[in-house]
Amino acid sequence: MLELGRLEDLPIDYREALTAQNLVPLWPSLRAVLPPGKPGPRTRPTRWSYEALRPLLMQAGELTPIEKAERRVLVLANPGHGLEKMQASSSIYLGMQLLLPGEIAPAHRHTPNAVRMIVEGEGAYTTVDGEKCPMVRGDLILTPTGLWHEHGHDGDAPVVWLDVLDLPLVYYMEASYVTEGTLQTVTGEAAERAYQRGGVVPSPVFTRAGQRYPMLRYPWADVRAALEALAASQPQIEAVQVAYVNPETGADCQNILGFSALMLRPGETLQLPARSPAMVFHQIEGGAEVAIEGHSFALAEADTCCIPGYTPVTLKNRSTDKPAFAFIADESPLHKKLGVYEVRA
Ligand code: 1HN
Repeated sequence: MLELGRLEDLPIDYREALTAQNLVPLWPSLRAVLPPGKPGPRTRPTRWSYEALRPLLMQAGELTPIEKAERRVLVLANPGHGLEKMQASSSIYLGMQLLLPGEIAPAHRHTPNAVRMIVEGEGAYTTVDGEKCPMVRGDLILTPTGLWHEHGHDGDAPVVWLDVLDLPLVYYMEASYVTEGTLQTVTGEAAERAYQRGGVVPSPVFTRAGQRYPMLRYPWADVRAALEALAASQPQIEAVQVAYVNPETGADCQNILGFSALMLRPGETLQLPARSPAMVFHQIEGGAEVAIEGHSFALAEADTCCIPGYTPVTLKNRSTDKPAFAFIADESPLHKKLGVYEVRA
């Protein structure tokens, strides 16, 4: 490829004249913004160990009362972006949130979309758009853009969950803001019971059915059972994976990030092709190895890792007699909507 002129090749008085007019020559930076063949990601393959972060999160519980934190979170920050940027990838934010018995994280709503994957503990709930959603380990609870949400805890031990937001993208768009609220009136229990069977949806009258986000809670017991049933009924299937979708439309459950659950059969190794979106793996049950060229992460239960886009990934169940279950978040809805989605063989 042709060598382009460098900034230093230009006379200093010319460069200063450009700067004075807020002008910049493109050619010295062209290869940086358009690298040949494949992007040069800032996102670094990174793993966060739950065993290592848990004591630090519990310490945050002692150091900072909920009233001083609003949300008591340790952010899983990717060093490739700079820790202060609070990014796991270009568009994904990850945080581990702690709620102690009796605490309330007050109601608000904001433009970024959030989901919560429950990691530990019992007795907490999140109320989203008037629906009280119990938090049980492995459940996925949506908090889409603009919906009111608050968290409470009636149990007697700490509850921890993983927050996944599209905050870096929405912040980059200069579209990120919050509205504070007051405690919500609970108008119903979580509507996932109404959507309990795939293939049939409530008809004709149901309060959430006409809404953009009809289902807010995806209980792990149901998702796990769906994976087990898929593995048992389709033994030849390449990936035992289910996507979290909107049960009314079949589309991705949120607009920007995509979510799925994957079962690795005992002893299974699964090759994922290189795809343009970055991915996050969070281990719900069992142990797995996540390998890309030059890096390999062992994920124990509740560990989380992030892999940049355009990278083939090999997943391996570390057990030969038990299945392993992972939660996956990626940027594929965003890439597909923008027309930049790619799969490379
Ligand atoms: C948020 O609203 C929550 O509601 C958690 O629990 C983490 C990180 C950034 C922006 C908003 C929550 C968040 C957040």
